[in-house]
Amino acid sequence: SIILSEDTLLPLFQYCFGDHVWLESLSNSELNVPIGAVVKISDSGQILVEDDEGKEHWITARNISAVHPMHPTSAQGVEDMILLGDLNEAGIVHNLLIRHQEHKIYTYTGSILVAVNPYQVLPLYTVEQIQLYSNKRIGELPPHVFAIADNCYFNMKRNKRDQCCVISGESGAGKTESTKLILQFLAAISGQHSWIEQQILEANPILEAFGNAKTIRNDNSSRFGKYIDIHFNRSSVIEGARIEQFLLEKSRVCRQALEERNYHIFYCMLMGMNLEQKKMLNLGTASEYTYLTMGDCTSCDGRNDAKEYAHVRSAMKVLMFSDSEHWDISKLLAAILHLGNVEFEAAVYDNLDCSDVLDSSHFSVATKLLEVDSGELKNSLTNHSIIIRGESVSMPLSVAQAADGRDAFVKGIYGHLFLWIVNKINAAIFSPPSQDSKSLRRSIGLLDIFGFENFNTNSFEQLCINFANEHLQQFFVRHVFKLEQEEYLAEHISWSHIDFTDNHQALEVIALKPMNIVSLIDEESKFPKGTDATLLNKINSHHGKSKVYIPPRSVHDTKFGINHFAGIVYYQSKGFLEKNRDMLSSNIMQLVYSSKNKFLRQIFQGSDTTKRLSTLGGQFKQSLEQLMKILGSCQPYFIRCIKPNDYKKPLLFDRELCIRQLRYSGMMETIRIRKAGYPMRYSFAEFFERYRVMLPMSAREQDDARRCCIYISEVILGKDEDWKIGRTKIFLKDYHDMVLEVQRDKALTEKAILIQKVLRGFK
Ligand code: AOV
Ligand code: MG
Repeated sequence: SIILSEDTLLPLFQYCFGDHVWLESLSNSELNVPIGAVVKISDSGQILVEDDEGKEHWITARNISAVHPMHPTSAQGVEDMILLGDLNEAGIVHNLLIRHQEHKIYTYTGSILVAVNPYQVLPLYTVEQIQLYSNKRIGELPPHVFAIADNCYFNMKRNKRDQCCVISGESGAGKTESTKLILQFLAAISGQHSWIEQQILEANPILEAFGNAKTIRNDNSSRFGKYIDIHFNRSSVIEGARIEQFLLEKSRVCRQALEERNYHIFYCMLMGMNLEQKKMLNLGTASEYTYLTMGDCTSCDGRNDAKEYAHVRSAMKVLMFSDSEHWDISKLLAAILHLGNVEFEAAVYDNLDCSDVLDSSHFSVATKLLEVDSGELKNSLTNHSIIIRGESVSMPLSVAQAADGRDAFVKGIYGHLFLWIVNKINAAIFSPPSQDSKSLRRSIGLLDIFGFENFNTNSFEQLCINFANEHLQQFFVRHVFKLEQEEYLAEHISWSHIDFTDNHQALEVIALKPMNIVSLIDEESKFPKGTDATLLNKINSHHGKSKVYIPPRSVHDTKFGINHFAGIVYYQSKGFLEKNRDMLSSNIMQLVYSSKNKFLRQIFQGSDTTKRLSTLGGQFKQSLEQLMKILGSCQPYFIRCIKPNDYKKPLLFDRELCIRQLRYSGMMETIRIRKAGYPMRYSFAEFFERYRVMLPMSAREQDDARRCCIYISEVILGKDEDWKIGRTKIFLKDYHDMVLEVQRDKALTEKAILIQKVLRGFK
């Protein structure tokens, strides 16, 4: 045994069996924060502790200084992290961890909900749970995504204001699942169990079949962003909805990374369609198609493609897709698969590298399904027209170029098909408000958008996605931080200044400043001589000195970096212009217009890319700005989804992974600022109107709203409680709101009983 002197023994005895402590970690990773631990043995001067990850450590006189006592709130865990005594990263991640182990996946931070993906089906979403959570105040029941949905609905009615939920988190964190749960809750509590709610709910399986795919991060990864706006009539009953989509990843139709799949619909169709129909489309099994086998993976554990297909079919019926429309869609999907198997062979003609289409059944079936002339299809796949001095000149394409052109055609078909499907769904679920009900209509919007991305190679798509995330981060930061500070200032409420990270600079460089990156890409795309290299030069010369821009390392380097709120991302500028132009060659467009397939012509209608003014980046920027405007006019809620591990496994909590996500989601700053401030606020008039029932009878006719607010708060909340009277508003902590609502319910019930008594007395 170790001999210890008296003064080294003393501090050791501070901890007993079962005590909770913090253990400073010795590694020097930047994600290194103290870990929680429990004392297992403490005798004869030695202590054994077991940390949150199950590792055991002997604590001796030498390392005792790395042990600190844990606040009881952290030891037990709290439902709202604002209440944590150890309000730091260690406290937060430990709180999420111990709750996760108990299947408590939801935790509040004030009104922000943190949701940790359980990767298993929990009994949290039953009809009983929906009933339980409906018409409750936040905090009355354990944290839940239903509580946020209910609060949204309640505040929409109470404040007569549109609401929105911004759901964020990285790929696989649970954004889409959360969105579906909110939708399900709202449909259950605010609908009349009618057709329209069913239609809104059934839109999802269709969108997921065509817009989701298996990736290495998520078996059901959304490859597009969406904003669902649910509309309520004057009685707060659902009367319709509208879905806006953002930037579908078209490249997936032709190419998939290892262990990834193409869009679900292809596999579903091949597994679920009956033999007769498959025969009509000359379809076989997934393994026969190049476009379905690039990732070397045609099935996905846990998914039943045949069953999904049946579901999509029935959902399409609910959303008024006719049988012939369904068949038209199937024909195009089949044409895509056959086109993917078309091969080219090299030829030399006039000393030029040319290509020929290899005759195959795939080529002839594709011709038949697209209803185009086979000579013209061959011609437009192997040649490219350019305009020289006002005259169209045909240039032959090499084998590689022909394959690229074919892929571009396929991406065009799929992209337009997807847009057509979204429009078709909207036609079924959207009902324009009548003139006189326009001002009475309210909405709740749900934003489920692609999370921040940083791959080994990042291209134009990642720039767009990360640009969207910068906008959302800015919206969050603005909401939580800036508006708070400004309001306290305006209301003359004393409030200590808190520093926070703002991402405004990154947003300026990407899209706000004159000559921002998006506008430079656009300008260069429209400039006939523009190339990816001239683009990079321009970006360098305009932003070379900016703190958020990282120029290429040398003149040969084609990558540039942007310091995003969530970290530095390097973008490969090669291919930027072509992706941004998003144009099909005029030969292909001619082919489409000459097709006898009405549906093919229809989906391409109004999208003559040669005449289109706006580029992909330009359109994306515009739709984002519009979205930000809509979000800005709503009362926002935030759901931060966290992915606990990279293996899609239940009950596995990777601390470092979670710390990283908490950091860049801005949770740390949020917690500080919200705890320091007053998240709930009402104008005196609003407050008085709502809570006057709690005044004694004699005082109810009072008309000095401010005085009444003070009176009510002093009586109900207590004089010494931490609430503040500003110039025009009263400021409260989150939990005050709940106390007031509970008391108000009570007062209303008492009043009702009193009225009944009086009435009975009269009888
Ligand atoms: P994402 O939308 O955030 O990713 P999802 O919502 O698709 O992520 O969730 C990924 C998977 O996690 C789901 O398919 C479920 O298996 C599981 N999951 C998520 N939330 C829950 C829950 N509450 N209960 C049970 N399982 C859940 V991406 O779309 O990839 O960014 O582009
Ligand atoms: Mg998703």
